[in-house]
Amino acid sequence: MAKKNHQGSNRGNGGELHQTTSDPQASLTTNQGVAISDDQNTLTTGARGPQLLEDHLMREKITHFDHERIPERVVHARGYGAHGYFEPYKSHAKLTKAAFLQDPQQRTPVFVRFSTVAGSAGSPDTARDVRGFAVKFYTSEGNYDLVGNNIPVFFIQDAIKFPDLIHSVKPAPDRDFPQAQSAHDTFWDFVGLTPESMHMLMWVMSDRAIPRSFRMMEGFGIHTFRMINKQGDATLVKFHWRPKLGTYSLVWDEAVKIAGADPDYHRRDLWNAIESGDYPEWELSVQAFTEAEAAEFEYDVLDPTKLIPEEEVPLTPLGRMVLDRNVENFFAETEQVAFCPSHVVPGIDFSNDPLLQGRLFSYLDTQLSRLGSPNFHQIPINAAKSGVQNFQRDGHMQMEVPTGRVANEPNTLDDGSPRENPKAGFASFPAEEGGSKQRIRPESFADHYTQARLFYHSMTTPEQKHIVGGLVFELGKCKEIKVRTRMLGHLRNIDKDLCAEVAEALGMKGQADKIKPAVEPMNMKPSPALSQYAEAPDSIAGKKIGLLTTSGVESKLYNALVKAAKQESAQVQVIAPKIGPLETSGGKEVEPDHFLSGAPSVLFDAVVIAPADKSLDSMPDAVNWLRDAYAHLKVIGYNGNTKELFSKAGIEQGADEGVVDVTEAKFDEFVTQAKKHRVWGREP
Ligand code: HDE
Repeated sequence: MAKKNHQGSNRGNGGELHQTTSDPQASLTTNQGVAISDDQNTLTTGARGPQLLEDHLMREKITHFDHERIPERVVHARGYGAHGYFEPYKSHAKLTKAAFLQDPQQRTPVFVRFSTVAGSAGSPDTARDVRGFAVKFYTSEGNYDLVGNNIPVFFIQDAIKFPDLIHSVKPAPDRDFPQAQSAHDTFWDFVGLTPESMHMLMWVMSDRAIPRSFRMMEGFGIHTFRMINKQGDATLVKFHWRPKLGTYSLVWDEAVKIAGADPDYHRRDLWNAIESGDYPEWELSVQAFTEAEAAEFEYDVLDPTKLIPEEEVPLTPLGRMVLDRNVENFFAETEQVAFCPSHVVPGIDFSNDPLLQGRLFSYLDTQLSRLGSPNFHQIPINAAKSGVQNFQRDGHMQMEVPTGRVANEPNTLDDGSPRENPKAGFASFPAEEGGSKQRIRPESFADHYTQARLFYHSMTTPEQKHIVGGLVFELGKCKEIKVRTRMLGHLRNIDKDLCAEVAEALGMKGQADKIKPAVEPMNMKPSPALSQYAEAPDSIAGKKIGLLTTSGVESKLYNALVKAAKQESAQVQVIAPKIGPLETSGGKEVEPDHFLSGAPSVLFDAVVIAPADKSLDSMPDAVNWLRDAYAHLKVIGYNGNTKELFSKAGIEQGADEGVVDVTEAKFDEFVTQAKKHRVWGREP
């Protein structure tokens, strides 16, 4: 016989825990609002008898669960979002009439989603890939979406090639691997046959494709857009986001190991920073130029595989964006947010960039299958805060109840009906266009190597080495010899030494295909602004210092490190062999943030190893911790108890300027070195 619980409902004989309430406000309900008496057991005939089809409570719950997933984004499936605001520094009325760029007192709410491109929604954050940088401005004139990437150029010049590009980088359709990787034959076969990709490939093989943090990433609108002012004058612009913390990257081996140690590395980093009130900030700028100036450049501003060096057209800062609020619910907000480059406001308009024009079609279209309804704009995260009034009606999941007899415009039956507004409404810039219909790439798009060379030549030596390393890794993963020799041929057109270094490392010296460029590449003046490290700020703001220690850690040292980090707006995390609380020499209890085997040194930007005794010496995890920190070019502080540990790791104390003795609890030198981000001289 089933027993009755205190509410009188049937309950199993096993004495299971039922978390019940008698408060109607706190009761679980069905989706129809009916209170549920038992959420642990399905309705059966007899305690051990068959389940009843009648059990509408169980069926409703399971049915909803069965349909919880929606299709992931066909690209940029893995992403993370946050809320914030944008405020202009001053009025930019000369450039644009867009309301959100007029008044420094006016904050515009924003929602941002960062993403990788190739991997599925569950793939690791640190894969080598382009990062999406999509911003939705909820302006007083409707939503404006600036849907950009962290790299200022793209692989292809015409949207019709996008499905091919993406199919080539996604897992091969027969075997469904590799996941979140461009290091495979189909990708390199395709891009090798697509010379316009060469410039972007240089970026993707560089450190830019393994960012340290979303907070330390630039963003770019890529295409040339137009800004239109009140007088109707147009200025061409390219959008740039600059992170306040500086632009930093991981090293490759670190990125690979983080993928296992913390696949959520980037989302955790953003979430933690916002939760702790350390709000990330970016500056929005434009490169602004006229049609006449554009005509003088050596490349076509409609070609999305080209950039304009900042030394040629400097940035005009417009304002700043701060992200200060995490989402309440990942699915409702980050997953359901729908960005579309076609979402523009009066004062911003498109150019004829053929990639942009294709995107203007694609995003609205993809939302229909991803979100399942033309009413996706009603989902709270997508809803314009300035309101929506029109006669579009019905459709799946209509959430509103439009009133009135009339659903057409013009009409004379409803005086309250909205009408078109020639004064304030969006009107396209009346660009003069003409010509015959054709499918043809402009001659002015034909130079595929000059800017790839510009990028390579603008890098510092370590950055160049990383590009070589990236290419060797990726091409080494390609099984087809013809794929490799073809790519070597392209590399030779970019830079002979680059080609020679990659060929040498692959063991394929002299095997580059001969590829005749459509247009002979030129030598442009190097642009230091393209390098992350040529002009990087000396800073550890927003970064993490890992302190590996044991119980009895010297209080003076611990306090001095915490103080030094705080002064630089960095964070200290304590790693100990065990997760239980430890005591400092002064008797203070410290909760370690991590236990040793759960937090390899790849998770920190700089490390201090200061145990109270020699117990770490016999722990292989501790030896690896140190060895990895050294190999990943990190600044390492150490105390007197670490001699044996260093010797086991094969590292000399004081081996270089980045291995710093902190025994006396003096962290000045450690901080000075850590601010340089990495000890580049340590690289082979
Ligand atoms: Fe996208 N892209 N894209 N893309 N893209 C999508 O829209 C597309 C391109 C970018 O966080 C899709 O909502 C085409 C360039 C970001 O939700 C889809 C072409 C740039 C995001 C789509 C491009 C981007 C997307 C898939 C070639 C940088 C993620 C899901 C013409 C300027 C937005 C979705 C988010 C997402 C199409 C190329 C950025 C299928 C056809 C260039 C940041 O519509």
